[in-house]
Amino acid sequence: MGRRGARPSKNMEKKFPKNFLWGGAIAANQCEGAYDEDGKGLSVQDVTPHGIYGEITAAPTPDNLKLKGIDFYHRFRSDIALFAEMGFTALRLSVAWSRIYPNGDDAEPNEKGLQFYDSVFDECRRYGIEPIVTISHYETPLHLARRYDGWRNRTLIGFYEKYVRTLFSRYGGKVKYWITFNEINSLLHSPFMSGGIATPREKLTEQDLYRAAHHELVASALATKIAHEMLPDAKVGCMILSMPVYPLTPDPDDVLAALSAEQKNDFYADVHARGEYPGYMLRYFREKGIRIDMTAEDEEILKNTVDFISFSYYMSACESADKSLPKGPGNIIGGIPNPYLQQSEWGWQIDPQGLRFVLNKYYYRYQKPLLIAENGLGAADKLILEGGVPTVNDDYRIEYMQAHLRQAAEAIADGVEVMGYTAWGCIDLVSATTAEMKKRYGFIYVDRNNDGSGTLDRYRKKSFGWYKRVIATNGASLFE
Ligand code: BGP
Repeated sequence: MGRRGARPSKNMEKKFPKNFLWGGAIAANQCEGAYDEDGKGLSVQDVTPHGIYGEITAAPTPDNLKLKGIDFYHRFRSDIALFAEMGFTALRLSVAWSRIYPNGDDAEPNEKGLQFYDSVFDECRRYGIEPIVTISHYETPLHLARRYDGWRNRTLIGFYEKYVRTLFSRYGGKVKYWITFNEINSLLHSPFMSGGIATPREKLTEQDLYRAAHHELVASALATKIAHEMLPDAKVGCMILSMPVYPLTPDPDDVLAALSAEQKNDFYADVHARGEYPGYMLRYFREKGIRIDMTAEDEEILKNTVDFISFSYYMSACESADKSLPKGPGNIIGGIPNPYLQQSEWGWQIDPQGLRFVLNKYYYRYQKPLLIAENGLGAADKLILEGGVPTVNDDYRIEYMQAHLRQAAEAIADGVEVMGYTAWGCIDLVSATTAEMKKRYGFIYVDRNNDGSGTLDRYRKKSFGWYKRVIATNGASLFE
């Protein structure tokens, strides 16, 4: 982080746009808890107690921290009050599909689930916080996984359509920004969590996975079409796990290997933004003998392109033509470690300039507004007492976010249209990849431990006051 080039340039215009959305991001399955309350059905998360690398259990087990989460289901009012205290103007959150349709293929929605999100959105609005709603954030109803093999099955498009119609008609007056699928490009890497695909990973072919991804792409475009028809003011975005891939060396073979890795991710944004499959992907399918099963109707639906591109950004990685080089850990995808970068405690490489790179790449590729939907540092925070008040001195998190936000400002100075920044896990929650509490991202500490113990009390960390000031000054304090 302390690298020379990561400092902001002196003469840049240090300005975030006037209506910049400042806030945080959470996902239902990682914070709500109440996994079986008020008619909620099970989701794929309720049977993955140890994250994407662990086993899938037959039924929920007590060691699954997500079953209780941070109890946002019962504490959302006081949590949203804390977000408002920081000055949030936006909150990205997801709806748990299985709270609305407990099995996914039910005839009628669950009224109690619908009422819960009515209350959450009303509470946001009370403070002038704009809800940005992810329709599907790694929360496929478990029944759809077990009965249909999740998104491998084209039938899911219809279930998803019914679900989004329910959301749009119920919440259209309360929600303007919608995101169709969280990190849609993670399906190939995490088929169960991301695609609700119950068939074990080792039994799936690349064709199975790309077909499933195609079904999600069609469903996403269909949701966009329906939103535009039903809600003329709505803005719909896709959400991509962004991870710039740099060539490990200037060897042209490495450069092309990096390009190819980039394309495997860009493909999803290309389809969402341009409404058709890019040529490089068609060639890949052709050469690999992969048949996507594209219908004429699919082609028409895909033409419904998104209004904005949102993405998560935590890290970059390297690629080489030498496929024997070991890959490091990272946000679901991972990659070859970059010798110029430091890493987080979880081995994710820290690269603030990569954010400027990604913002420029997407904007000048698509000319659509961009939302930084996730960014932050997962760290093992230590709760201390300061003047008798519990807190965390998370200077490392402040340093990480400050460096990234400065690079966002650089991108804005480059002419990139950035709509907002929603810091991931603005309140500590259960991690997605490893399903633990110890990996914390929040401005707010939640007293809960990996073994499930803790009071669930909330405490403001040092970064709470820091972010509050960033928002109050519309980013100007980043440059003091
Ligand atoms: C993204 C997911 C989030 C989130 C984040 C951090 O992949 O969209 O749900 O959790 O990564 O990952 P983790 O929680 O594993 O640290």
